[in-house]
Amino acid sequence: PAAEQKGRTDLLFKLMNQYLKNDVFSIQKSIVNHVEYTVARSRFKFDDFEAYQATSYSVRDRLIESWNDTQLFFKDKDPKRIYFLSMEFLMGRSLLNSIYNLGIKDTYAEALRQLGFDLEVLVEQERDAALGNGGLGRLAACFLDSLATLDYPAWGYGLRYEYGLFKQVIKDGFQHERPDYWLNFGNPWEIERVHITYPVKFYGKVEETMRDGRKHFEWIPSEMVEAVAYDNPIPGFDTNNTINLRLWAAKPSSEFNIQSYDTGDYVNAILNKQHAETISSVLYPDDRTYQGKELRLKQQHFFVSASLQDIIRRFKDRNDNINDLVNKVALQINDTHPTIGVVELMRTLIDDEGLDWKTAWGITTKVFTFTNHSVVPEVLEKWPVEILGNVLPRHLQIIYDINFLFLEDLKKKYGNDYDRLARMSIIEEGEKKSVRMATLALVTCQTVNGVSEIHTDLMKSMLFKDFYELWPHKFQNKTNGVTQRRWLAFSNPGLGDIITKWLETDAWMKNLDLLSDLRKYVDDPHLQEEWLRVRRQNKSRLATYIEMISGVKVSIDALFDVQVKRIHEYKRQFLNILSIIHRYDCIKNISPEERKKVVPRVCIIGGKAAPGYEIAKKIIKLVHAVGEKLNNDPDIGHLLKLVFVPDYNVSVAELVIPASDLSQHISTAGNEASGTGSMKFAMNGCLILGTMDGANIEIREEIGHENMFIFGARANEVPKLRAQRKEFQPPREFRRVVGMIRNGVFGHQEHFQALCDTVDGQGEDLYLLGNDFLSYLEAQEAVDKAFADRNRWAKMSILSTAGSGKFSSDRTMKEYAEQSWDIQTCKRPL
Ligand code: 6GP
Repeated sequence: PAAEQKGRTDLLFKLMNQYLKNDVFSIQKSIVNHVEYTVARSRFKFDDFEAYQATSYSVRDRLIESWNDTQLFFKDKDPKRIYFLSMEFLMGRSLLNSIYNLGIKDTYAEALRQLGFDLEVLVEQERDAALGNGGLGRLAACFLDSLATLDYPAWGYGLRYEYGLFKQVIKDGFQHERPDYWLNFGNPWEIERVHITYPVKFYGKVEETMRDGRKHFEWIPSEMVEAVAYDNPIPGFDTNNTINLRLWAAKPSSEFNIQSYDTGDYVNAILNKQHAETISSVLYPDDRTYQGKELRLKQQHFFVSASLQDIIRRFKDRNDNINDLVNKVALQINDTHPTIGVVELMRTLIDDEGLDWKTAWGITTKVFTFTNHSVVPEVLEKWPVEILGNVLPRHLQIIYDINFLFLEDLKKKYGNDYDRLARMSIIEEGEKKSVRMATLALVTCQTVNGVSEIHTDLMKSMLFKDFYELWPHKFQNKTNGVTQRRWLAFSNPGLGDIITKWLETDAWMKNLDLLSDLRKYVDDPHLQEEWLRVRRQNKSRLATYIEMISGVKVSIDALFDVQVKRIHEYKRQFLNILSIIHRYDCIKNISPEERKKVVPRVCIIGGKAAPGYEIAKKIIKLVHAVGEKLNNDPDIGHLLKLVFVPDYNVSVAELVIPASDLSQHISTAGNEASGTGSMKFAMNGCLILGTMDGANIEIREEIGHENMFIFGARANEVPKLRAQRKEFQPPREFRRVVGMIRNGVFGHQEHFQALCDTVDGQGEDLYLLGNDFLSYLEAQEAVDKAFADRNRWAKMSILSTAGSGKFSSDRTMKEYAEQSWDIQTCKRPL
């Protein structure tokens, strides 16, 4: 057998003795092969989409090589790994990012050119993978890029939704939601692993028996669903490591309930089973409200249960002692959505592995770490006990046990301080009892972190105050970051080239702190010229796009003023619109002479509203109504335009961000946990108009107050201002613009009343638009003044980029690795 084995190895080596080659000819060959043999078209006749498919498959071959070798290397070294559990990964497109990261972008571009195709055109054929809502999901995607690039032994785990975030279609200015059939044309970036499947259990009952003199609980489920793995290779930049994002899809279980086929109603038995597959079919489109829907809980349990089974299987491949789990595995939960996994691990360790409670608890509480992504208590997830107990009966028991022991401990410390006990209990009492998932996470996780300094401070002083008093050591801050590869180097290559030229190195792509060296040249007129030239080219691209989608012609000499993000009252798109109306009103009422002094602006707003969020949808309609009016007003001309960019997503962001002069991050202070859009804009030399909220505060520390436009109430003033809402008289300017909407200047009078009520109704204006209005207008004036001075603006723009070094997700990932996960890098040699 040894000789046979060697013969086989020699043969395999002969068959595949090298990696795929990356010269132009080899790449062309692999593309054309895929045209013929994968896409099944003729090599003599294939269109852009087929060329995109074949190109992607050829890139995927290269990714698979790197993926396989990285995973073998990890397996061999068996380091402690980090598993990043998240309900959302907002990846966007993969083609360009992959070939850039693999270092083969130019060769691919040339190979395609010779074949008669334009890489830039092919890239546009790809559908966005929109398996996320906004900030939280996109952050997870940036983190994966950084983890791969930094050579950490990491995996992502999530759900393979068949329908990602809905597509936003605008009709007559109203948002309509359409399903995102992103998989309809196939997805070359994933690898289906038909043999990697795990059963996931639901419903049923728990039976109590005695085993070895100990109580034993057996969960007898009444539904079982199979989770099938889909692997998505994530290549690092400038490294041989490619990590994995494993997403689970639900398939009906083949073993469970076999007898139901034998009842004579074979067809209905199959139809009944089909509903199992719906678990992974659709992403919930609300990013900050949770309605306690059973399907959502099932999604959460489904993906964490499959992930944990997979993780434990991998652990056991190399380890015999389950107690070593703490040395080999770190589990990060992205917000509370995967928290049920903590309970699932307890259940597995006790019921399946036979550990006692104390040992299981010791392990569980050491492996999990938790990130919170919101500031306000209202958005914290809670599951009605009734639903949880029905779907996951054994889990509810365990939660009660955890809570019992926790409250006993609390009583020892605080005595019978029942108010405090009630506040801190995992179970919220009341008419309908519910399980507080954040509390469960706080009690069971090793650390908890906020995503910006102010957010972490607010967590400690407000949101989780009691817990901070109890366990100050658990609390950490990890200010968010974004990947400079996707968000600067690849989406703004012109600016990237200038940076590389002036810094005389492209090392900033892996060490963003180097950007600070740009400060040395900030006064150099050559740099300023080059800088502005590239920014103009980017604006011109965006102007073409705007004309295509809206028919509105915009001047690239105007200031491009952008607010793109999910539509929320707290993010205050309405405040932005009110100031645009104010500007319009001012221009209308000044003389032609004075108009000459006005700095022309193109205001761009984009973002999706959650389908059931009526006020947010009215805001979208208002943007259109105001745009309609002022874009067609001959008195205004090019001085002011307002356009709505529909279906804002990762790909649209890649176009918009490099072309923006000013971007707005104007949430009411104390409401935005961090904000990551601001970081992408700042990196690209766009100036920020913002409040002292979230990461803006730290951006200001880095970039300098003088290079940003900051306004509005501070977070510590907000509670008082809110309390005084009833007595507050908004300024005349504010009342005037709201009045214009109410009086039908923009039509749809009836439709907008409810929106206006939110800011000037009795005791309303929760987000303090009226309070901040004047200081916002002042900041806007400062913007105009700065923009009118070309050199000054160029300088501020360069300094924005120069000050962005801190906001790389590489920095964030290093902090997690060192302070939360305790993991080391594991770099595969070539
Ligand atoms: C968002 C926060 O709103 C945003 O401020 C932050 O930058 C981002 O998370 C990443 O940390 N939160 C969500 O998207 C969310 O769903 C539950 O929170």
